Amino acid sequence: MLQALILDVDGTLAETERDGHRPAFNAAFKEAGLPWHWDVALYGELLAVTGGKERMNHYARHYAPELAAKPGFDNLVRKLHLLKTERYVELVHAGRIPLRPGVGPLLRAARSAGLRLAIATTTSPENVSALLRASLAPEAESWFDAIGAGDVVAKKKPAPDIYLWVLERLQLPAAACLAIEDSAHGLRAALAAGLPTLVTEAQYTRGQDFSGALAILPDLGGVTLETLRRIHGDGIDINETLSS
Ligand code: XBP
Ligand code: MG
Repeated sequence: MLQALILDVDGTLAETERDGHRPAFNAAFKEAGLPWHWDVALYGELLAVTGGKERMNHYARHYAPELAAKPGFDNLVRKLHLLKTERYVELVHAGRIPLRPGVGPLLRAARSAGLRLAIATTTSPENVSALLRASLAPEAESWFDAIGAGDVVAKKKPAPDIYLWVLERLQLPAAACLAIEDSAHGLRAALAAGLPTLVTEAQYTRGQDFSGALAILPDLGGVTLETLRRIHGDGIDINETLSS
């Protein structure tokens, strides 16, 4: 029986990457005097690497290997990431990152029905708090029994670690939960943790390999708890996209 929803953040709760994280990275690079600029297409490629610090390291190794090789580069990455997170949180507080269709109503319905809620994300905890407060409700963090975010685990998605961390805090078997993800990396992580998983495709993840997902939806618009219970309970052929 479905007892909990475990939701990813970036691409699932909201379309945060193209117009949120990406401009925040670019603002940090500019303020640090680095001639780096991640356009929409390049950022889509860089999203193959989860974690902002890991993503900057990957980028530098390929596009600025001499800088990446310098002693103290890791400190520079940490400073850049703190700056980027500040800029991202400002964007979120300014109301620039709305929730995706159906997310708010579904979370409220889940609460009213006594379903437990959790977050499992690669992004930094500050980003989660800002998004929940600005886009859902000032007290929304308290809606979640567990918020697994960023460096709370060493290995990021597609490793299952963040989902295992959340399941440990929920004290629930994976089979009693439904994970909601937007990306192949996230789906891999959830499946590796034994979680039945629903995918809602996002701007940067449309058309990725979602083998193993119980269902693939364009978004959560019009999706009811009954729909989620049906998907969780008897699954839906992966090729069948529910009419929302
Ligand atoms: C998406 C990520 C994160 C964000 C950037 O996380 O991979 O790294 O792109 O956030 P998810 P940070 O889809 O698991 O929510 O810079 O804080 O990592
Ligand atoms: Mg995601």
